[in-house]
Amino acid sequence: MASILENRPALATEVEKVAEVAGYLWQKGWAERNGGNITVNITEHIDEEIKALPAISPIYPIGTVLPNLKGCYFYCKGTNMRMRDLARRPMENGSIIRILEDCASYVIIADNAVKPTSELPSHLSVHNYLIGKGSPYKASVHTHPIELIAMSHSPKYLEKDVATKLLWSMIPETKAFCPRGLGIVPYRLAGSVELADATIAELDDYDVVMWEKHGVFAVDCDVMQAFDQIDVLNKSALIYIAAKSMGFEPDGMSEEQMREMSMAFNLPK
Ligand code: 2HA
Ligand code: ZN
Repeated sequence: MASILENRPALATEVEKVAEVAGYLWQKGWAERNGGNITVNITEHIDEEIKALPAISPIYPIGTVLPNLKGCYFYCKGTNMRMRDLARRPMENGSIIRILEDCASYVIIADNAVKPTSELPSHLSVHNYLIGKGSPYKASVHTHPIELIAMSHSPKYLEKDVATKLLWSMIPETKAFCPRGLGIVPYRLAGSVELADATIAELDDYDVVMWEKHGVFAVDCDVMQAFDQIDVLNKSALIYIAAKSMGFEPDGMSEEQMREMSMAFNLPK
């Protein structure tokens, strides 16, 4: 069967980026079994021919009304699918959906009728929020980065901006490439409306949010950039842990060094 990606280089590139990131998540040990999720708003790459494609699934309810998503299209990882499989075959382990006129339901249009992740309502709620805010962000990534999750098992790192300041101070790049820091969402049931709502509240101030004892959720312009933000934060966590394993508490960059770096890189204080 022909793929919707054929002769559509811009759309194909977006899906290839998803596959590449899925491979990184697996290689890093952040995506055991079906762990993690990726959704990308691909509406800007949708042509008239795609808009005319028939549904290949029944109409599924989203479970909530998301007024900003009318007629939008998303690439979504499939439910129960593995990142390591998606890395090689993105259109067999994920699908493209169309949000219907009622803003409360969707159909799958390509390539196969792979039902999207059970986290779809929360991912779509985030996209609805991003569009409402006029944000250029198109991608959301949820994954299980080992060292960041480990930190979330201690209440001291769950206090506002404690982990952010610590991680920023480990290496200058972290603040440069994750300038809004790491938001914190206290433990909530995976897939719950409460978790989605708490995540959206934190996304006002942060691009990456830690879900206590579970994982992180990141948003950015594309899937690669969302991954990079998580990657630099987790790199800092690894440096912190390496120093602790050597038997000492790392000093971290000083306030003065942080200030100097923030000015040089034109970053918010
Ligand atoms: O869907 O990681 O938290 C897989 C997950 C949910
Ligand atoms: Zn998870």
